[in-house]
Amino acid sequence: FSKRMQWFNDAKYGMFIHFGLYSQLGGIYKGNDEGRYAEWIQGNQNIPQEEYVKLLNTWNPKDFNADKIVKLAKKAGMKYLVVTTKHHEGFCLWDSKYTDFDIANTPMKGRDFVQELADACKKQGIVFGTYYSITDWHQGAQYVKEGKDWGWGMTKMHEGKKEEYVQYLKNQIKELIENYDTNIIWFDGDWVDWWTLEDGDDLYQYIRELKPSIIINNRVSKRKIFKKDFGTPEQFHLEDKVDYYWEACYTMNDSWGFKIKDTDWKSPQEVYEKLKDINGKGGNFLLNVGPDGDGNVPKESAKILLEVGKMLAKEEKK
Ligand code: FUL
Repeated sequence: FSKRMQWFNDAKYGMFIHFGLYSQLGGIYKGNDEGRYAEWIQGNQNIPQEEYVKLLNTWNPKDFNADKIVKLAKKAGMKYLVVTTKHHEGFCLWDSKYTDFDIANTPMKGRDFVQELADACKKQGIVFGTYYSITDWHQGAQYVKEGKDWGWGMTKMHEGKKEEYVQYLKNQIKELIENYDTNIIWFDGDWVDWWTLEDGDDLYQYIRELKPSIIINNRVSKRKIFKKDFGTPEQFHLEDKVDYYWEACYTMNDSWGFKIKDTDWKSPQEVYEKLKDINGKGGNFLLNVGPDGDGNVPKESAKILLEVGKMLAKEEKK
């Protein structure tokens, strides 16, 4: 176990990338900017499915440049990267055999951002990882409770449909492993009541057998109970002296997905101190960037990352 975790434990600092259909909205849909997290906009604003899927036609991040993003991570002193291959909205950032709700059905047809990032990481010596949401607002097996806000997060499962969805999920995870050689499966959305500890155990075993060296976060199961392979405190990191590996994830401003109005940037000094504090307590730091609708990392985030990178380089010289 610890041998498999060695690289992760040494890595200490990684880049989280939140990128999906929502990125083109920047947190504003038909003039409405309601909601804290821009990647949650479909849920926050109760956007009907038939409206939301239209975003496929306008999603055109032509500037997305994996090499450039990975280079930025590297310059920032980061050692690994985790990209949202499928967030709660259900859109897949790779050309998946199992759904049409993916990049192949957008103006970016012919490109595959998961592939591009995987390749860029390999080339530049950064470990490549993939985020995948268990909760899925698009797949028909699940439905959304009446009402707004967290109703969307708490999807319900249609009677008799669970097996079909779990198979879909497993097929996709297999794709991510076999076609993109991902090293981390970073699950999310484990909180829905139809996902149980047993489901998590089963999925964990399934993945472990597919690729023995892979590492999986605790949200594969019920995160409050399950701690394998690593815990995932979010926007906090008070996990001092615990007997499991952990990684704290944080946004650089407030939202994970690109949000035009969110200018609440942390200073480079603040980010640096957070990194030191987290690492000092035995954790990893996964810091987020949310590329905009054109696929560009916001200038502010790039600037902060590079500043922190400079501080780290200076420290290494000493
Ligand atoms: C949360 C998600 O709901 C957020 O959108 C974000 O992806 C964060 C890292 O995890 O649970």
